[in-house]
Amino acid sequence: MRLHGYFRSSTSYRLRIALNLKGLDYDYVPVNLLTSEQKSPAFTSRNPFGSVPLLQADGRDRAQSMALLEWLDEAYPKSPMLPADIEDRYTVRELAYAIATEIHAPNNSPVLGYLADPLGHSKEEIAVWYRHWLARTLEPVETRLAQLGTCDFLFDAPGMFEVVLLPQVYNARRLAFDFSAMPHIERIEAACLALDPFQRAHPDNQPDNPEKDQTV
Ligand SMILES: N[C@@H](CCC(=O)N[C@@H](CS)C(=O)NCC(=O)O)C(=O)O
Repeated sequence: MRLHGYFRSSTSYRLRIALNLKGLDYDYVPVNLLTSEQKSPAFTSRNPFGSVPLLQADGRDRAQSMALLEWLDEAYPKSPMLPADIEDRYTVRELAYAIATEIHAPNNSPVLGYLADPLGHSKEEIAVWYRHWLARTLEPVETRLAQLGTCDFLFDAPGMFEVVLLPQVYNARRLAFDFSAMPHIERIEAACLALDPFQRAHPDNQPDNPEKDQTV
């Protein structure tokens, strides 16, 4: 398998965690979003969405991270990312898709870029926008986690919810989002960050991160 991604891309980060949780080997192919490599004809001929991640697997190029997570879980059922019980699967999807569709979509890089140019918003205004969409959905996610009485993970082991949550929390921290009223999310974050599959997937540990410690 070959994962085409960018170290700081949260959707690429989702895939790195998922592949690691499943114990699947993959080659990582960096795509430089800063030079718009994802819009090059060589890349868009393989992924017409012109975005990362792109997973080359089982003889096919596949795009769109949530579809990829679902496909991975069906194609490689070992270490499932969705629970066996239908109601639990519903809960995982309710929370994971809320983050993917209600936070990531309005805060995606092309949207933020459009706010700056041509709409002319300042960096600080864009950070306010970013934190607004974070709060609007992380607050009900936190409420749901409290209702469910979750501890280290949503269910017994990390799965699709944690795969989608951790990259979003990473981005939120970069934008100085205040998590002080979200103890369940912070507890899940800490539990996941202690695990090897999450550590290896972390943006700090990717070869295309210019600040990566080369001795690691
Ligand atoms: N819905 C897509 C979104 C993918 C996406 O927008 N990825 C970002 C990085 S997180 C990207 O490639 N941005 C550059 C661009 O769209 O030009 C998915 O979940 O895979």
